[in-house]
Amino acid sequence: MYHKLYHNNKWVLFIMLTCLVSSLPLYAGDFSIAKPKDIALSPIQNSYRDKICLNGIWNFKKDSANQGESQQWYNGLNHFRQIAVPGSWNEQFTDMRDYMAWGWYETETYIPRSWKNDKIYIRVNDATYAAKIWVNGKAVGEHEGCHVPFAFELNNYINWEASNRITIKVENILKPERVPTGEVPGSAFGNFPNANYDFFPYAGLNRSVELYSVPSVASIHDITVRPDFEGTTGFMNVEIEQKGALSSGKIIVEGFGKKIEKSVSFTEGKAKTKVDIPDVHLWSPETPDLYDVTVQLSQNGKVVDSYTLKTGVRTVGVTENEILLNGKPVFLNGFGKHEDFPINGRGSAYPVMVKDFELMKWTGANSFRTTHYPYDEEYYHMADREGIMVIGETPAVGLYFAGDSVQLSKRQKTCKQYIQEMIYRDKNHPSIIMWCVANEPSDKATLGFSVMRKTKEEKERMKNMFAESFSLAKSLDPTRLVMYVGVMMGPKEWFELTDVIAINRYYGWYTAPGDAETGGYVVGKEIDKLHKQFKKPCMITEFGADTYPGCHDEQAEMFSEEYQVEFIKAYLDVADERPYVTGMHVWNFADFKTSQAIFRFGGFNYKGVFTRDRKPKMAAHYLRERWMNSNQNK
Ligand code: GCB
Repeated sequence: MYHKLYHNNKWVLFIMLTCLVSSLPLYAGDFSIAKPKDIALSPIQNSYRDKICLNGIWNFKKDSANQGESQQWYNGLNHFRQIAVPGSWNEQFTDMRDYMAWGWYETETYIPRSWKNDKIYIRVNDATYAAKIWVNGKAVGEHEGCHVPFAFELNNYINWEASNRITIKVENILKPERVPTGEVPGSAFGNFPNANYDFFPYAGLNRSVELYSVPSVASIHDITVRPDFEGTTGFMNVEIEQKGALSSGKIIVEGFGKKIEKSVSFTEGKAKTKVDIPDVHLWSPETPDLYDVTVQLSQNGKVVDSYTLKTGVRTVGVTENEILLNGKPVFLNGFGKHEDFPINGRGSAYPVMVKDFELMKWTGANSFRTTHYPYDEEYYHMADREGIMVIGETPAVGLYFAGDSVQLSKRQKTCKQYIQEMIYRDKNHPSIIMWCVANEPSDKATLGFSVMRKTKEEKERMKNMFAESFSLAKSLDPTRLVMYVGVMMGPKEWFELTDVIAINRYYGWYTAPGDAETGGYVVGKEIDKLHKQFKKPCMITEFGADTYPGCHDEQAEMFSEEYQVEFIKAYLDVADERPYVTGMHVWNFADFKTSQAIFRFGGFNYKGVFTRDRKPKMAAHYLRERWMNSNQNK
């Protein structure tokens, strides 16, 4: 009887089972890929949204043989050790400094009962380099790429009224097809770990991990505010995307005694409008004035979601000789930096961030570049409030154009993903005036110093690939300048694509060592030629000399504090004499950790004007004197 029944109904059973399985959440091995757009709005708390920060001590287990998935470690780690999140694993453990393979993180959390009717997401703000997430043993999603967040919806994976196990497998294997690249052939000097960039490849959950809730009936998914002004009237061109299907919403712009409200209607989830702001307060380094922009979604006259961000009204432009902020020339004094500090590694360290802003302002700097990756979001909030101009850079450092076509197209895809992730996340910060799509792209391993030796066709192909990055950045954000940073002896033809000529130069250090005067002379000649050829404003985005703190000599000598001052002076003098030089960023703000190499004593780059623990070298005092004076003379 049973037998017969089974056979008669086997197709029905089969169909029922198929339906059941497809309605279940994905299981181990079945990961969805993170979508860049899902990080457009960072989690906030208000009456419609909530967030929980999962930072703290997590369980951790090294997986050198990559056996965790086959052994189902996502069902619970055993024999684990403890690790701080955020933080890089390389600094926390005595046996893992150079470990670049797989590591498993695990924590437990409850979901508040008040989130029951909401959509629930996890946002990982940086898992370097690649990550997979499981919740309660079920595969959720994966992401590849460092120093940019990713998010996944969790509703199908969570337990209510029981704790939830969150497992994240992170991997940081240096590979030639990745961006930035590692283990590439052709470097003139070896380094270990073999990264094709000059900072330590810190791995792990370097930034916070958050859970957040948004209303499920409909929610604001993205807000883009593009500012402009004419006379005393400011404009905000606002574009909104929602998840859901509501038709009406409102924008409220508030600040400086004014409250401007405007209704918007949505078509296919999108709405846009222009808000006029009379007697506008413009954002600038001198007056970092910010407005609150609130977007509300309503259903039957009732607000169902609301999101407030702070932004400013300012414009950015260029002439042949100048970068313009609000139509007036600005000169960028400042630094290239790193997120780097003892024990934290690349992990977010807010006291260090606050101190860095204090010290930047103490030197008289008005800008920095987020070398060589997008930073923790708090950096940009601080910069908005402090009036510091920022060049936002993707992780495409030492962008490498050699390798087979599979590697090339993988890198190209990653570069585009980074541009999207960076611009989606950071686009509403008035402090960001330029996007940098790559630092020192080259066909040679960066540490080997690059000379492009390619055929005409290969050069053309590389230029086309690069042009795609520029046009993507421009199409996502037509309001800002787009640039890349050129390496010493590197190709010049890509400058045709940029708004600003930006170069890193070390004449007087890597060439003409010990001769800062010649260094200044050579850089002056080169920059004159570049400006004549391209007729664009120029910036020296890096120049500096390794300086061992406390090393002195009555006559300046390499590695002494005196030589660093002499070197920096020579370059700043070059800029002063040339009206088309619009910015000088000293390399580096502070000493930072690198891989081991014969030219990196103790595994450090000592070009900081501050030590790694933020004590000024002579050069920091020199910059303060010079920049503070130039600020007064304005
Ligand atoms: C550069 C790189 C930077 C290095 C620096 C140096 O051009 O952009 O990442 O740290 O040179 O000190 O060699």
